[in-house]
Amino acid sequence: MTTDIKAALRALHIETPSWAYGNSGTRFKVFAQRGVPRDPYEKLADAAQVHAHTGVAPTVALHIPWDKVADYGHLAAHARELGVGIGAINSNVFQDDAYMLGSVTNPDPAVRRKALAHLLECVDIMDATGSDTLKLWFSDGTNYPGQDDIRARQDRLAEALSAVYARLGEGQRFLLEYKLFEPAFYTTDVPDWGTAYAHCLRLGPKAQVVVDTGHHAPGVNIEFIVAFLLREGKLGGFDFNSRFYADDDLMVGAADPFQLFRIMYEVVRGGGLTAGVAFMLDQCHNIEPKIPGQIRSVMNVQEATAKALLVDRDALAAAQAGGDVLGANAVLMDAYNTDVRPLLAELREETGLAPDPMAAYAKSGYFEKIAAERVGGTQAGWGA
Ligand code: RM4
Ligand code: MN
Repeated sequence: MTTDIKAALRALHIETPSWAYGNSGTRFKVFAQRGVPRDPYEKLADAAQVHAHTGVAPTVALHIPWDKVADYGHLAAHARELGVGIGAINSNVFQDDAYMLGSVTNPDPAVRRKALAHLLECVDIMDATGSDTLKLWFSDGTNYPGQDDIRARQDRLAEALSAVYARLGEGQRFLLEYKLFEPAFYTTDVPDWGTAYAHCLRLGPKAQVVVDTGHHAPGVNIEFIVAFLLREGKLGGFDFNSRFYADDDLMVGAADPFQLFRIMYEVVRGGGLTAGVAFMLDQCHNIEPKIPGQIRSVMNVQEATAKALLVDRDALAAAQAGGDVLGANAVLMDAYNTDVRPLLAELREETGLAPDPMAAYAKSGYFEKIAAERVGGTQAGWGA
């Protein structure tokens, strides 16, 4: 039993986002931290530290153009030398002046063409880096009733998505991300999983939905969405983070570890650990140090997964079949209330890692090294 759980935990891969290593903040203030990377190469070096200490974060997501470089093949080779690989390519059609009224749903065809060209460029970058996943998030929407035609915007979205879909190569896919609101405050063109699912369903198997845990209204049952999408073969991955209020992008498992456990239980239940679901982090560390913030987040996902794997599925099935409401609930709670930290420490030691990644990183001297080395230049940041 423990052997199976350990094997599943060893196979779990958590992808960290390049933007988590740069400076970030709110619209009120971006606080600069010491030792922050100055370019995508340094971001990869920091991500490699997270992998070195946890053993389960072997890929890094890029965000274009934040991670624009002259030679993407060279960047991918650099990643490999550091012991990591390039994960999802995240497109960015939300920071150009042209996109004030939308990107792929903009009423102006010239703006739509510009946005589509960027998305296609991201597929070129996938080819150059060997990435198999394109992540599409659109900030598109409207602020006022009547501002634009809701249905026409869906048509424009469908047109762009089908052009991107047609460009995907063998073994490549795109993940369509939804978000309830922000920056648009009245309508959002991809506001929920149902909209994303409908577009992906029309296109085919290379289009799947990505669930960003921070992109729902308060109280939404995210594990239900996960169960449903997995059952339909349409769960492409997660953008993990936690939220108290809106899209807070705090560390996953910090606000609600129980919710994370419930989500991971549905992943385990639906065979999602081995079904090509990408477990990505999409976070910002505004006030906490960035590399330890990522290490802690990776550990939180590991802990929730370990607890989900501990659920006694036979006992649960028996309780459910017998209509034993309290018994079934107790099976889940027993797993959730198990302290899995010793198991994970043991697992790390078995693979030659230190049992406590946070302590190992702190002792490594890496932070002191980058704080001394990375002076001068512009520190990379959200939007940099
Ligand atoms: C969006 C969305 C995307 C991420 C950007 C930075 O809210 O979550 O996944 O790429 O933020
Ligand atoms: Mn996201």
